[in-house]
Amino acid sequence: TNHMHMLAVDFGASSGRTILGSWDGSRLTVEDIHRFANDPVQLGTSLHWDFLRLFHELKRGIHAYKQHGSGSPASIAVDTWGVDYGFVDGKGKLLGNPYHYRDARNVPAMEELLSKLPDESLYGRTGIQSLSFNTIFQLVAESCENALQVDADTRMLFMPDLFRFYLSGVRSTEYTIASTSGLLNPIARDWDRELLNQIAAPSSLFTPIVMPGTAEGHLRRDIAEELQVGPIPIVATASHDTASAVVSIPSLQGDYAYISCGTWSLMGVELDEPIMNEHARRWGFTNEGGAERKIRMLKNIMGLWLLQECKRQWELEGEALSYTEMQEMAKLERGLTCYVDPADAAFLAPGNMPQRIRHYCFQTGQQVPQTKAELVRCIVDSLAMMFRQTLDEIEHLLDRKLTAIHIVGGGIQNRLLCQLAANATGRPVIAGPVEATAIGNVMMQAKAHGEVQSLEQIRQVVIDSFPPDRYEPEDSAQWREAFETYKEVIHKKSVRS
Ligand code: LFR
Repeated sequence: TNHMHMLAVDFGASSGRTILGSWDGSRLTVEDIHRFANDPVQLGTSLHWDFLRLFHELKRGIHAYKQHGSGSPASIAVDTWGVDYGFVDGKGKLLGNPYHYRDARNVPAMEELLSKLPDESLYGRTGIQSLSFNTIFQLVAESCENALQVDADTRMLFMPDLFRFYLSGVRSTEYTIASTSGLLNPIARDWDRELLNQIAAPSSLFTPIVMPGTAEGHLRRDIAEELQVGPIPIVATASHDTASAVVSIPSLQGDYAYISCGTWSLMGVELDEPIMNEHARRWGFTNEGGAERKIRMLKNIMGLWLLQECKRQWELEGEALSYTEMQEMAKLERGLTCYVDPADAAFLAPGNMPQRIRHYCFQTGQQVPQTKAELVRCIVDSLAMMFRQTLDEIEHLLDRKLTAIHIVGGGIQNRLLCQLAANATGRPVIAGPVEATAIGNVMMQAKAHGEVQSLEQIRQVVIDSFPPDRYEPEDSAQWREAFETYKEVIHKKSVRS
């Protein structure tokens, strides 16, 4: 095929984008055609996604393509963050507003379920680390509100499946997004029906699971008419954003750890089968599904969220700073003076992050960061340290050494974080592509069209199309020593709480 155009719509937790992928048969180029904010809405006592607005932006992105390109794209696919969902009844009506995974109702629901079903046995079934926002706990919360007593023709659809349904009219569940739920058997790669029973979720709620890279219908005629485009094929891509990001790691070797860096930093390795032993559980590793039935064994690290929330707080206080300014000022700091545990539950909900970080440092008897520069540096140092710790744990689980860290996603624009990640881990950091998620999304569409056949082939395309940057480790001895201090701080805090 010569010059095929595909649209990737990537919804992140803080912003979304429509990317045009142009494929010439051996190389890919990508270009932004529409960007938009994704601001959650606190409504009464709960936190929701603004689904209607987001669907509007999805249509605006298709319209932008029309203005820009010629004719209709070869296909469209949507990816989003994990775990969240909506209910759609038999007439195609959306029942209620999808909840945001940071909503407060999940923590008590998790505690409720874990008091009946211990984490050891839950993890043993699903291989998914118990994080309060996992779909399984959200459904327990729904159940407590009697929200699971729905008609037999109502279905639960994860966010990308929900967007895809309203584009195509097809109700199905894509594997990689379903794998974030904590409701799958990771070996069978299918719903764990017994578990669904245990949480009293009617089995009629769940649709069959389709593998990523599958064409699932066409753009509905009413939307095609509204936007004046043709009957564009709609593809189920690797529709969990992190799964698409991992698809586009520019390496054919198996000796690296990756970090998909955006609001979250997802750090892990790609495996053929899950690792579900006691170490993996205690260290907080999760086994999500990837393209080609791979397993993404990774840890959720509260990544740039900590910086995003500082930035938001400073804006509220009338002192807006750009990410570039934040990075530049942190670079001038001495660094390695105080740390927080990025995984601390205190940082999960939106709020006054500078205050929470100062409080953490105060509680642990450390120097309390005063200036904005000190705060940003504390966050970036702490993330780098957590990367180091996570690398140690991964190497222990695999019983072998890894030789490089691949970082992909928007987070690589934070060059300070990339350099400090190299320093902390003592491994070279290979950074890029920045649009990893959209690239993975597009290439899985190309696979659905038969343009490429395998993950290796896709990664070769990424290597040829998007040359990465490289950061060599510096100041290794100093970082090794500081890592011991970091571990002491984290340990002290976790023993206290
Ligand atoms: C990243 C991500 C993570 C998931 C978190 C919450 O955007 O998808 O993989 O754990 O968001 O859904």
